[in-house]
Amino acid sequence: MRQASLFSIGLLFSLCLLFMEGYAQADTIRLINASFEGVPQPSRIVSGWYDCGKLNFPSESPPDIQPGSFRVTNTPNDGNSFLGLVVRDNETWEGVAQRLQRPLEANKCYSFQIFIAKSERYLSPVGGREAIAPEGTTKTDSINHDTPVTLRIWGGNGYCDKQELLHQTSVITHNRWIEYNLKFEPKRRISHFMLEAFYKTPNLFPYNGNILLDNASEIILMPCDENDIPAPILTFSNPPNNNLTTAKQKFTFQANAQHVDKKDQLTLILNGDLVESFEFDNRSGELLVNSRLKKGTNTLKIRATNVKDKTEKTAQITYNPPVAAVTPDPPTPPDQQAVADSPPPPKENKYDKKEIITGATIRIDNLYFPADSTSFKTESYQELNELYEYLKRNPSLKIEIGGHTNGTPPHEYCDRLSTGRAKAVADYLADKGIDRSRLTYKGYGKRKPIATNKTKEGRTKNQRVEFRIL
Ligand SMILES: [Ca+2]
Ligand SMILES: [Ca+2]
Repeated sequence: MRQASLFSIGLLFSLCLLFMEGYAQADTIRLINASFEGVPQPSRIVSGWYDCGKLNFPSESPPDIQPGSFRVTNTPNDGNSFLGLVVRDNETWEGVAQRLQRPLEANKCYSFQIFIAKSERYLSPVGGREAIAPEGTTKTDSINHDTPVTLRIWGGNGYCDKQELLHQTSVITHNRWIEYNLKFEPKRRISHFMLEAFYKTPNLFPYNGNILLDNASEIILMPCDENDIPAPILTFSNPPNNNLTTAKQKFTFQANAQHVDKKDQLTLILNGDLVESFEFDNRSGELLVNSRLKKGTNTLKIRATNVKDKTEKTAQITYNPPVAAVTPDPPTPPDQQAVADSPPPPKENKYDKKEIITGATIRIDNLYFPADSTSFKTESYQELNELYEYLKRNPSLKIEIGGHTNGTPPHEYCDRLSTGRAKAVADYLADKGIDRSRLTYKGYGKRKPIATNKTKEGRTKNQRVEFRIL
């Protein structure tokens, strides 16, 4: 019965991004074919990009549109293809460039993200154009270009012009895609942009290696000092009471989000439940939400977070289903209605199996954050919801949420990241309805390791969020 009064609808929000002076939308520079889309094939320059190898090493082949060539099998991070670049032991290497639609200005700061990976195999025929055949090998043998390399990003004033090194990554050893958040601070005006595979430096001898690139972002002007970024501002342009009666069950809601430029900076909560699936187009500012509105008044909370602060704003949305489109519910006897309207009792989960002892520490498994981020990955919500249900079933329980990092980065960074992650868990639980007085959080940084930081497994164990029963 209750189900019949709920409608699956798509909410179309138009978030017109009104940026302040200093980083107006006009200061977003879009790369051409930033996702390196094309028909996957070897030695073919991807459209929108210029082959820098052609200039410097004319006898060598162009980069590859992957996957599928030279036994590269990685799944694209975005779309259908990605770029594969190699470095070779004959001291030649690959790179691509393009002219920017607007130049980067000197002494300003820009943010840029790109997904990077490495292929375990990048087999090229020996004696072909990819490598010098070592003695004793034949032309049909293959050489694996599998040694890790770095990505160098250059700025210049012509194709492949390397006037200024904007960034050089560490050596890329990971097979899976990882997003790199980079910041450029050019010392001169830059009209051309170049991505180049390069050897680990310093390095005595050239070697065979590869790097994979996909899903590059726009280049966005940002304040050089992050403290100069104002807190996000949310403004709703629609009247807060939307009477939704359209037969299509869609409506446009207008909001302005200032000082926000990425989807993961926005959190939407509809009637107390996190909206897990929504699309945000930071070019048009449109937010497409697939969620259920209930009949009557709905509460939608939007939270915008940036490096400075977070801002929340709540709207009431009234939904009146169109009468013609709905078969009316048969009248429900009062006792049945009461049953139908109360939610089913929550099932017990793994947290209920732990004994409630003051001071006991329980690890929250299956929480995932992107590197250097305090925003959850979607896979984390099941775990968070289990914890929420557990706290709801045990209303007298008070907890401290503790964030921990591994021991590699400096203290200041570890403290900030671990505090941010612990706070994100507390905020989520509070947003779902757990009373704030029951939740405290603390970032322990790298001060309380539970394993060695000398191995990858140990570092993974140390990187954790736990809660302690108070
Ligand atoms: Ca792609
Ligand atoms: Ca090539």
